[in-house]
Amino acid sequence: MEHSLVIIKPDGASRRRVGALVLKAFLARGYDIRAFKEMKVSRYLAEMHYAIHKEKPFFSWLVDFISSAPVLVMIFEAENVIEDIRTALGVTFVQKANPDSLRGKYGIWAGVNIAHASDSPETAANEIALWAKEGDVVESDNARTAAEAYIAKHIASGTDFTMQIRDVVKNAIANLDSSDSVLKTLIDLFGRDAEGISKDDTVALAKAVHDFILEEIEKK
Ligand code: RTP
Ligand code: MG
Repeated sequence: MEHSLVIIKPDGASRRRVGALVLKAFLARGYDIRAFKEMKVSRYLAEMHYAIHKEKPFFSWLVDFISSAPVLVMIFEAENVIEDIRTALGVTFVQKANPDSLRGKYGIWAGVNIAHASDSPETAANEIALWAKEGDVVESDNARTAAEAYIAKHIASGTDFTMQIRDVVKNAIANLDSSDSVLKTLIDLFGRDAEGISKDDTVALAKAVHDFILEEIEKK
């Protein structure tokens, strides 16, 4: 049976209701869930996970982003699960993803795109081994119970701020505005619904998204 390692990135975890909605959508597709963990990612693990993108201009930003605030890591098992999840996610860039796809609905902008998923059986096997070794993400009979508890705890409370955050990011790029007030607005929006996530993590996530805005403006 095929496996896929999925990470709901910090742009979801700091708005836990969104993380819960994405997790629920995956489970509704009928996959078996073999591992589930909420965790902060070390820079080392982030660098190893995205090693294939080491030479890309966005690599250092990507490492900052994924290690800023807690993520949800999980292993799904199902027939054809790799392709099925990548279809459900939609294409990499949020603004190009189908509006009904998970990235289209819950991603913020461009590569701030809510989730990672393995892209081939070989990648999945490597990622599962890496996250077991460096992140202690291990298979457990308790995974479904833990995932369902996460959904039950976070889905009912709070609001989905995706569109508000998306507008802030989109408008800042369009208006070439990388001011401190944009950063402050991001800290405020990411800080809501972030019960149990430290202020430092919320600020680190907002800064990573603000750095993304800066890089997009510099490209113009
Ligand atoms: P992922 O690995 O996270 O599932 O995403 P993917 O396969 O759809 O896309 P990939 O090319 O592997 O890129 C990995 C992550 O890097 C960020 N990215 N930023 N600024 C850019 O041009 C850019 N390109 C990629 C995204 O967060 C993407 O998910
Ligand atoms: Mg990829």
